[in-house]
Amino acid sequence: MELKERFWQLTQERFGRAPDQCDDGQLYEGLLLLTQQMAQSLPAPDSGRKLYYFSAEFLMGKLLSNNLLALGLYDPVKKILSDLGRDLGIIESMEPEPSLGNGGLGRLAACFLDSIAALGLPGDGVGLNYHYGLFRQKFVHNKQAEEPDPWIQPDSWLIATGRTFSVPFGGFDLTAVLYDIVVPGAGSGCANRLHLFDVERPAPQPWVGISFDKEDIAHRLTSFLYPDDSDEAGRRLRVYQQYFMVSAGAQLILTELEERGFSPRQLSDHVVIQINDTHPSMVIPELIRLLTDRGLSMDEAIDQVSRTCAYTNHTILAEALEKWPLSFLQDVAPQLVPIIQELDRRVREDHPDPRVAILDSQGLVHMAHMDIHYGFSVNGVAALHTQILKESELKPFYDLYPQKFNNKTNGITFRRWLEACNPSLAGLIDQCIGGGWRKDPRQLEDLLNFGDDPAVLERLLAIKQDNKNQLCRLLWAEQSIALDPQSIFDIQIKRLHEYKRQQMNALYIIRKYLDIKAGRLPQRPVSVLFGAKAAPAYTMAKHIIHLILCLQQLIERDPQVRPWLRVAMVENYNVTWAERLIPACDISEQISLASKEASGTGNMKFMANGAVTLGTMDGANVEIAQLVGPENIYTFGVQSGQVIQMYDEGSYRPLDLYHRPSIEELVDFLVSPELLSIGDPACLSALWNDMKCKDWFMALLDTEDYIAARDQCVGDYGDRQGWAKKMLVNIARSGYFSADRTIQEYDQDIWRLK
Ligand code: C3B
Repeated sequence: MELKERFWQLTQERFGRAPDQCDDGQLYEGLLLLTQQMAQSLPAPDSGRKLYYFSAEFLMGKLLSNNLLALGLYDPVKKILSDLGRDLGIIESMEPEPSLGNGGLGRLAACFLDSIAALGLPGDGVGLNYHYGLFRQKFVHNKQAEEPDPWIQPDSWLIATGRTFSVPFGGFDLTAVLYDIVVPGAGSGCANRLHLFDVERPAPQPWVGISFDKEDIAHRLTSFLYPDDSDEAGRRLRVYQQYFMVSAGAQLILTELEERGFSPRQLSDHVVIQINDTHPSMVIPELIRLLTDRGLSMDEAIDQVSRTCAYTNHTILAEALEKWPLSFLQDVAPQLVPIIQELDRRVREDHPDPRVAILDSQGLVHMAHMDIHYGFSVNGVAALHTQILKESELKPFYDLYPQKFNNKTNGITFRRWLEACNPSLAGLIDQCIGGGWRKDPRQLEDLLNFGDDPAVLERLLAIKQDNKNQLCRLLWAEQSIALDPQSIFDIQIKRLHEYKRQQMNALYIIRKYLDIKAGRLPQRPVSVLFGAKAAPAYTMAKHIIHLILCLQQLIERDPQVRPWLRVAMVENYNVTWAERLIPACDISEQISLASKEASGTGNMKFMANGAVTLGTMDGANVEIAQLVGPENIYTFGVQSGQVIQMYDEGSYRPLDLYHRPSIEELVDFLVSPELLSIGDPACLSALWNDMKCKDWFMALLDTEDYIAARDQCVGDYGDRQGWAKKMLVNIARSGYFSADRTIQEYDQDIWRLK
């Protein structure tokens, strides 16, 4: 049946009317069902070995456009709607964004699912169906407040599969109910699935904020992603979540293995499990348990699992490398405790070095250590990050298992992050080099032939301007923020964390504010945009949000400063906001303390959309710098080696830096009468004190260098032709960061799926 006929039939059956009589919500629902039916009818990729990508997060973003594009229906559907006088953009805005992730790790998982399906590889995601997501961010009195973020509607992308598994917790069992989201592959003609497990009777939304009874495991286990872990009940709940996910996931794997006609002894021939950070690490002992239940000896089970599991490390921050008290596991999943003790015993027998033990003297289980000993691959997510893992963070392990370590520099799907979010730029690229880049983003390099073509450079600038105008309209409509579209758009969007140093960006804003007040006007007007959520229990991060919002208000009220400098923080930053902000960006802020940002992926998205990076030599920024050359990126700051050395020696002294007049003035502004009259003195002085005396992520170390680099960048922006060339080179060189490339490398070096 023809697409149009099918759509007419569908809305007739569902709403008793033809599409031209439907409201936007009904059209959205109709398109969702149509897309879902078509995606579901696609076969799974031909299976050799099958990948299961285990992750606590999948930050999928809205799915309608993405799925229409993947199915080749985007243009036809757009046409059908416009013939009816309707706009796909408006229909799309009816879709709630699935709230199943937090930051880069979750978005990476989503980009990977997209690429795995597009490449026609057999690979499913495994995660949890959080009903209220991470949280919805509200700004109240210039502070972050958190609310539940319900995203599941009666019609959603979730498909009830009818499959259930029983998860045995200490003292009770819980049924895990499986929902699937279909992941159609762009141009591959097949589809994979994202498997999301849920409890049988999820509790309704908590009435007040995001607090709820953390002991009510049976009904609340899947309420929130990363429930507040500032108390013990919260930490224990996270362990419940993790075990629920991996036990149900491992049972699903063994069931599917059997359905494919293989025995558990053949697990590693037919299955590979990628463990995304340490949240799913318990899949190792759980699979060993399930295999021994099915008749394998302990030696056989360990051997199978060790040849099935591979681990990705996404951070060197100690706080994010999970260590759970064995006593928690004793409560949550007592059946795993003897297995983990046995795994630890075997490690100690072979390697007496206590640094590589799984269980430490305080009774903590080091999840990453279990992954490294009992997995066959360990990868970092950018060249520098992998080098740091080998040479310092995980050196004792690298010395034991050099063959297990490998790098997989992250990537992004250009389908969402260029084709879909920036159609005008995509169109210009097509005109210049044809459409081949859509399948193979490396072909973007052909754009380099247009570096001296004034018409193309003009068009690049005009498209950027148009995207900025659109963003301005959206900011005004959604948040009553009015920006000057002619100003430079300087954007920092990412989780709020001290190591990412949004506070250093704030110090630059203070520098400019003070300059303008003193009559020293900047070279041109700048708008500084932020988007960031802080973890609810991360006090210092919340103080930084408070500082940014206070600066926003201070400047907003000041007619002398406002024409030259604006600050805007978008509320509830999410994937949809990123899709609007990134195409409109001139300067991409990637200013983490060198060594601390494992890779970054926002940096890649900005680059592909023609923003110029202002960044430290950290994570994938290093690779960006190599690709574009020094004239097309602004780098500054102390190098990672030196930072690591300073941590080792404990030699960093922020107070000495603070006493430099150029810095003291900026830091002291946090507790100036101007700011204290707007903000909360307790928060601002806590932040002030921390910056001077602790500054754990060395913001003051790079501040002077940062201000100079940023001023240089703002100055260079004035040479519009020169700037357009930088944009062009950035777009042209971004193809390396295609997630398709990353996934091909995972497949060649780790998974070997076909
Ligand atoms: C992030 C890192 O902070 C980023 O540098 C990296 O690009 C992405 O992962 C993807 O690899 N990360 C995260 O979002 N959450 C964690 N718990 C650890 C790392």
